[in-house]
Amino acid sequence: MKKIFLVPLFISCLFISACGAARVPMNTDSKHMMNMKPVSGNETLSEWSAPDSITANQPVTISILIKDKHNKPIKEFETVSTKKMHLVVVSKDLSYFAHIHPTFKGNGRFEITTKFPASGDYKLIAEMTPVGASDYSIEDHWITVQGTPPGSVPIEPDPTLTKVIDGTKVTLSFDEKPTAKKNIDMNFTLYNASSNKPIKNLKPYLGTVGHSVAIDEDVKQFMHIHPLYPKAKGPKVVFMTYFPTKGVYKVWGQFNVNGHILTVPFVISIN
Ligand SMILES: [Cu+2]
Repeated sequence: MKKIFLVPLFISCLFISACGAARVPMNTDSKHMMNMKPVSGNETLSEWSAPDSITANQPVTISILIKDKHNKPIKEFETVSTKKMHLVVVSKDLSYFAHIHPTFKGNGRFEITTKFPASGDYKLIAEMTPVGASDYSIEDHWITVQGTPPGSVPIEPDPTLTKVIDGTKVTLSFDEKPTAKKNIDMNFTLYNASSNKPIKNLKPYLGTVGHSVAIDEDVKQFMHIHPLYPKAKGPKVVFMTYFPTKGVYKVWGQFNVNGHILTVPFVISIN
């Protein structure tokens, strides 16, 4: 991995890794310090182990071994957003999304026991930062849950970018028309759905005011986006994003509303 720009306290890089995953800045307080030009590189290798046959709704244990370029298990990982590994699981049609945290077992190995809701293919995307690495690393893996997958409907951009989930009204907006290969601010604004009052007391979720993940309809591009102002409390949570390609993306915002983790999906088109 090439280090392109590193300032103490501000990790200000964006990478496109070998697997096509785009990375966006983390823990960023200062917008003007960004260098958002993607570079290629990836410091890790991975080995995934799962049972040969996986059944829907049955617990399954998955083990992920993270190794360095010389095939040696990586001994230590940084704690980032309160965890050593973040794992996003999505179904191929992006209808299912989970953000979970495997346990570090030592000597490069992480483990998680989880369930898949239905038959079909799932992509598992792991994010971790080896101690001493210049930035975080992404490893991914497809898993097939046996049986006939339920009919999937291709995702379509949402006609309106406001929705109500669990009593919270959430609006997604952009400071300008979202365009590929450009830094843009993506804003989630949260209101109490019954009173329509802005929510100004968001609690931290994994150490910041929110997390966002964006994945394209082909499940090739992955971005885990951290808020520009991690200590904000709402109603607006700003994520600086960089969509690497044109096309349709599903975006999930995750927020802590009074102790309840709200996950809000939107489907958008990037020109
Ligand atoms: Cu996480």
